[in-house]
Amino acid sequence: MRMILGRVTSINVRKVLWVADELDLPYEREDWGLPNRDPSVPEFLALNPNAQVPVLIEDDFVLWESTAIMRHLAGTHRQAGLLPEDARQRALVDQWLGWQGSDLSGVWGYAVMALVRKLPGYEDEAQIAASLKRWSTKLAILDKALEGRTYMVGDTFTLADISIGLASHRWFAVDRPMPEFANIRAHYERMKVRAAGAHHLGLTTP
Ligand SMILES: N[C@@H](CCC(=O)N[C@@H](CS)C(=O)NCC(=O)O)C(=O)O
Repeated sequence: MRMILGRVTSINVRKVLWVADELDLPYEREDWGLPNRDPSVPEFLALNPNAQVPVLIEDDFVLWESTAIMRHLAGTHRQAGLLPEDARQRALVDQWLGWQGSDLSGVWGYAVMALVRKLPGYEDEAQIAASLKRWSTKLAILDKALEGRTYMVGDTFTLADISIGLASHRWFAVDRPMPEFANIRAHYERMKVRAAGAHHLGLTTP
């Protein structure tokens, strides 16, 4: 039995769902996370004391932290090549997974709440501008790294493309004139033509 706990509007949940779909793994999903279902109840805290999604349950094995779950699924189903065999290539995949999960998601917070999720309480234009500036500074690094490349690492699709593709989806969901990053745009379009990519980069899940 494989269960993935988390709402599909969470980027970190979608990282895991996309990996499972690329690998054609059967799973059930339970819709945890605010505002759908509060993860701070004892039943959920027993699985993840951080009260956060995603959580993976495989029989009696419980795992939280999206990157660990991605690596676990890809590492136990290596035939798809989502986690390269070569140690250096694998380290580069980890580099981008770590960078996306910490550096990149550390700067977009206010802008995403204001412009993508359009939540009340996020109307301060100065904070929106500051967040967009920090975000685009990071994306300039990504755009340069993608110059002349089809995928993030090596010549094949890996976990790094999933994490970066979902992050780019947020940038392109911002509804105002933004700096153009041609290499990121081209990579994002390539992600959207994959069956699983098209599913997880849809309009209903920014
Ligand atoms: N480092 C964690 C972060 C997880 C995280 O921030 N999850 C958010 C959703 S993206 C969450 O659970 N928020 C509370 C909620 O949805 O109720 C991971 O990568 O799994």
